[in-house]
Formats: sequence, C-alpha cells, structure tokens
Amino acid sequence: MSSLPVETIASLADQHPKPAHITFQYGTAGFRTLGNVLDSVLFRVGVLAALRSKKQDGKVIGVMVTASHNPEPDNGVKLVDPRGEMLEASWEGHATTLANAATTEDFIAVLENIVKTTKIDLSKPARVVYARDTRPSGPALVASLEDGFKAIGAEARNGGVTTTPILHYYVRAMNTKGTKDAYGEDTEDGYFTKLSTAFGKLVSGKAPLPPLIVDCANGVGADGIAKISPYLGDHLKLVAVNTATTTSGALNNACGADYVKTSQKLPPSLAGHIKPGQRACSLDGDADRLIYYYMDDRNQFHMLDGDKIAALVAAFIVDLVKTAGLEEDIKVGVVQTAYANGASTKYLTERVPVRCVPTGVKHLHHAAEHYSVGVYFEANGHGTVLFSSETQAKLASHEPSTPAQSTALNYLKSLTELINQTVGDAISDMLLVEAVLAHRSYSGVEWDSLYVDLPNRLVKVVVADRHAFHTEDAERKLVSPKGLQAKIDDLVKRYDGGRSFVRPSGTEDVVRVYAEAVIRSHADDLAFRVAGLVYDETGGDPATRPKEFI
Ligand code: NG1
Ligand code: ZN
Repeated sequence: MSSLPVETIASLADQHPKPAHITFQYGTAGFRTLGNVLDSVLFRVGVLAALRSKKQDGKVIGVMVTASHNPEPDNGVKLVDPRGEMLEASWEGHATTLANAATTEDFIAVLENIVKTTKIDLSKPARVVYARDTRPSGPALVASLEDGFKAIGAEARNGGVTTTPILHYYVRAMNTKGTKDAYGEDTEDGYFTKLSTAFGKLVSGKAPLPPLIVDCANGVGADGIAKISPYLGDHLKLVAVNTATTTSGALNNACGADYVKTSQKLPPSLAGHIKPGQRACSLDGDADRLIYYYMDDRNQFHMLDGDKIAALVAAFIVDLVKTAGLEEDIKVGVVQTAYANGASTKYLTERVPVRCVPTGVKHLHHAAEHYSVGVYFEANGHGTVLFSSETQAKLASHEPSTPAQSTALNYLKSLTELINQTVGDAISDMLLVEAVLAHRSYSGVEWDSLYVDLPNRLVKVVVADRHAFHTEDAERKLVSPKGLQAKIDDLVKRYDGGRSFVRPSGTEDVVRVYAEAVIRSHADDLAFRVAGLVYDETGGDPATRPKEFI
C-alpha cells in the first residue's frame, strides 16, 4: 500500500492557504459562499475528490463548481458520487474538517487521518470529472481545483462549462460505460441525443405545442437550451431569453427559477415576451431547477412550481402504469419536503403514497429510491423521477397483451430515458413536462387547475446563531430554542388552514420561516408574525428589526 505524496501536496497547498477567521461548512449543496474566499477550499476538494475515488475503487467522482441560484459573486463546489448522486453523508464531515484545517501541516494531518479511518487503499487509481457554471470567479477556482488534482496525481477530465445535471450525467455515464447498465455516451452530444430521442418517441403523433419561452437566468442553461434546440427539430420550439452569460451582474438577477418562486412574479425581462395563455419557464443559474408559469387573459401571473410538476408527472405515470397492466408490479410514490404546498400534498395523497423528508436533495433522492417509481420534487423546482432497477427490468421483460398496453409500456420505457435519474435537471424536466402536456392536451390553465395552491409566504430571518435551531418531524417542528414551537403553534391556530414552520437554512446564514393559509393576507400575516417571534426570541436587535415583522 503506497502513501500520500506529502511533499508535493504540501508545496501546492502552501500556494492555497486557508483564510483565517473563516469557517467553511459542507452543507446541503456542498460548500457555498463568496467566490473570492474559496481558493483553499477548491484546492482541498480536489485532493478529497481523488481520495473519494480511490475509496470507490477508482470509480469516477464528479466535482461541480457552482453556486446555483445564488447571486453572481457567490460560488461553491460539491462532489458527485459514482452513480451520479450526491456525496455520501459521512464524507460531508470529512470535507468540512479538511476545509477548516488551519495550516498546511494540519491539512496533511487531516488527510492522513481520513486515509486511515476510512481505510483507503492509496495504490488505487483516482479518476475525476469536473465542470463549472458561467460565474466570473469560476476559472480561478477551477485552476485551484486542478492544483488539488495535480497534488495527489488524479486523472482528471475537464467537463468545461456546463450544467450541474450534465456533470452528474457524465459521472454515471463514465462509470457505467461498457456495462449492461450503460447510462449513455459520456459527452454532451450523448446527453442531448439521449434526451431528444426519448422525447421524440413520447410526442410523436401528438399535436405539437406552441413555442415555449425559456428564461435561462443568464446562466449556463442558456448554452444547454441553445445546444438542445437543433436536436428537438419540429417537436418543440424553444425561445430562449435571459441568455447574457457574459454580462457582468446579470446571472440570476431579477430572473431565473429562484426569483420566480420566491417573488411569485414574472421576471420583468419577460414582460414583453409572454402573451396571454402562453406558457414559459425559468431555469436557475446551473439549470437544475425549473419553474413554469403563464399569464391568463386578464394578464394575471400564474406559477406552476415543483409541486405542480410533481402532481402532473406522478398522475401521468400512474395512468401509464395502469394502462400497461403493471399496476400490481409497479408502485408509484412521491417524496416532498415541508415546503410543499398543502394543496399539492392533499391532491397527491388522494392518489399515491406521499412521504415528507427534510430539505436537501439527498434526503428526497434516498426516500424516492424506496418506491418502484419515486417522484420527488422540491417546491422550488428541483426534482426528478427514479425508476428502480427491478422496475426497469420489469419494463424490459413485460409482455403486453393489447396494443394499448404495448403503447403505454413503450412510453414508460421512453420516460426512463428522458428523465435524468441522477439528479434534478431543468432541461430534462422541461421536456418531461412538455411531453405530458402534449399527451394530456393541456395548456398551462388545465395543468394549473389540478389543484389550487394555498397562498404561502417564505421569509428569511437573520439571527445571531442559526445553529441554535434544531428541528424534528422532517423539519416541521422546532425542538430548540426551547418553547418557541409552542408559541408558533398558538399563532398557527388562529388562521384558517394555517401551517407554519421554522428551520435553519443549509445554504445561507439565515433561518427560514414558511407559512400558508386559506387567505393570502393570512399567509402573509402568519409568516411575518412567526418571523417576528423568531427574531425577538433569539435576541434580535430592535434597531435592525425588519419593519414587516409583526
Ligand atoms: P436551504 O438554504 O437549506 O433552505 C435551499 C432550498 C432547498 C435546496 C437547497 C440546495 C428552499 C426553501 N430551500 O436550501 O430546497 O434546494 O437550497 O440548493 O427552497
Ligand atoms: Zn441550481
């Protein structure tokens, strides 16, 4: 068993010193903070990715440099495990410890400790694939990452500037190449061909839908939309807007999925583009979130969020499974978080089993793996559908007994190809939505009418220490600070259909408050009252108390 190339690591590590006074944390979306303080983190993540690969017997590990929907000056990095899924939870702690080692000596000591405690065979190869989004801080951070690969001697493939889901796709494709589970060609062309071929099979013979406006958040999704368009041919026309990937300050600014979901408004830049009845959608900065919307005849904005996507897709798959005669073999289930609109949970629960899990894709993903077909979406538009290997085998072996069964079976098979099962993927999800709309002959209006959203409000509270907040019951109840939950419960009781919960964010230094109620003014009132309670209870300074808090 060989040892770590300590000298090479040390000399390169010295070029990427950790800034004093900053504590990094590998959270729900990896490391994420201001791009200009992340140099040492990127270097160290490069080394860690290589160790993770060695631990996984030389399988390819992915590294994505992105801060998703965050403002342009932010950046971040996360690791992708061999099947294209999020890094195993036990390694998040290693990542955090490594990022916080104060000196090069400490860093090497932590590395040696990880090698020892996780029993890494250093003679194994290290293979990684990495990519970044369009942020201006990206190139420098990628250079630091590459130094990390060099320090430990990893074999690294540069995936260039691409979407987060495409990087996840690469990881799975590279690790399954030449096996019976081959996921696809490990190139952009392979990805676009796989998706567009499946989409073509799903919509062939259906009346084409009018063109779809796609708000690309001025991010890397703009490249993806431009590239996939020729593959879609006449099946679907995409009209890309907010494609200014090189304009300083434009990324996620007053546009994109997060803007639409949090402000519940049309991006101002779309105002002239969208006609009454026409549907449009927004991607986020790294194209793993998707939110739809349309304007009605009275020019009113209607949002179709991740919950509406889950409802649309789950109901469609349930119908196909039934028509294919596979009802007994394939059980469809849905996974949501506490942020799911109560009306969506009601709609879905009447049709399929539904589970609520804590925020964070890894929780949703793992829970969805327990169903034959697991549909998971966060309200913010991040989600996908997982088909278990037994389900895929069943679809491959099932002998349909009628033409209708055969057609439904083929549609199900195409869905397994269309959907990026590694992670939520805005481009893949967009084609999935479009395919279902084409099958159902739905416009945004009919889709929207599956259920009526309860008015809701999400508020951020800046507190002295968000780590003082602990939750249980899939984040729906606070256990600490002591006594706060009882006060929230008292407030909630006063509102018809009221629901509210409080949890610390995993990606921002804030506590989030969610509230919903039957009446819009009640949802707002409840949210701002709970926010006020949180602020005051945790010793917030009266001088900086936001004026909307009640
Ligand atoms: P935090 O900051 O932990 O609330 C946010 C989203 C999550 C998830 C992560 C990762 C909300 C309320 N929270 O997490 O759903 O998407 O970012 O990007 O949307
Ligand atoms: Zn994202």
